[in-house]
Amino acid sequence: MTLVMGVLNVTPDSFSDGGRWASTDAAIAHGLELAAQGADIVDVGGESTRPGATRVAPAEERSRVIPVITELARNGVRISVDTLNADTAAAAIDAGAEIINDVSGGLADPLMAAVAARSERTYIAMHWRGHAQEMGSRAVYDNVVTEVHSELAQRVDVLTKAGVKRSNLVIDPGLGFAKLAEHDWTLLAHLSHFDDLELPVMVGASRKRFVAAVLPAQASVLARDLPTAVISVLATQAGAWAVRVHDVSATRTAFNVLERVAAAGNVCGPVAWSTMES
Ligand code: PMM
Repeated sequence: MTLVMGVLNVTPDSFSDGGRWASTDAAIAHGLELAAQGADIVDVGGESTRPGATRVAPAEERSRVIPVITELARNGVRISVDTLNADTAAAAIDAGAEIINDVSGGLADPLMAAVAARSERTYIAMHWRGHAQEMGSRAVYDNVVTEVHSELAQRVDVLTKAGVKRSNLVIDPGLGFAKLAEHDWTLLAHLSHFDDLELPVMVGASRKRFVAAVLPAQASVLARDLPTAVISVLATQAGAWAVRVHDVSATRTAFNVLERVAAAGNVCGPVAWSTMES
């Protein structure tokens, strides 16, 4: 079954959780809560990547995430670190993180590939065309699916040549990053196009702007959690390795439905059903 990655943004300016978890203690408490709700992985980030966000100094980023990672790891929570910075990734690994989640796929920091290679941890390479300030103008594609595919394949090539083991790589189409809403929906509809790379695929749709298209105009950001859970189901049916979500309970509940239906199908398939009818 697809893994559920819970989002823990330790930032004062995250668009979706409004900096609620900005203090270390609150962030730790929320991380433990996400794990208790059924997150397989908690993704800890200290720099917002929302459109238009300003960069955070790596030292400030580390002061936000490292104490949180240390404490969550001490409590047995499986952690990924959401960072563009090689030094932060290395410090997070030392603090107990198991996975590096780099929304730039190694493009933002030339030292990241070496850290990923040396750490021998899972490395998530997301499709990226530039920092938050510039990505809006780069959402230009003739064919978003083939272009994202070829740009990710190129990253995989560079990363493996830098020593990252293919078996440690995960790819992510980067919904909402240098994408218009129509690009995000198209990528979701064509996740199987990435199958030929033979790499696990992660999907991060949670609370993103494109999801608002299925809701009434005035709907709150939190209202996006229901369509996000539906997208989690579609992603798992497309064979996704993991979904990155803010509302872990909703996606976990949706997956529970799938598991019940699958189990009932095994116990009471068409043959048994016809027997019951007679
Ligand atoms: N999206 C955000 C942050 N990190 N990481 C991966 N791998 N994929 C994503 O889609 C992704 C990510 C932005 O969302 P947030 O600001 O709500 O955390």
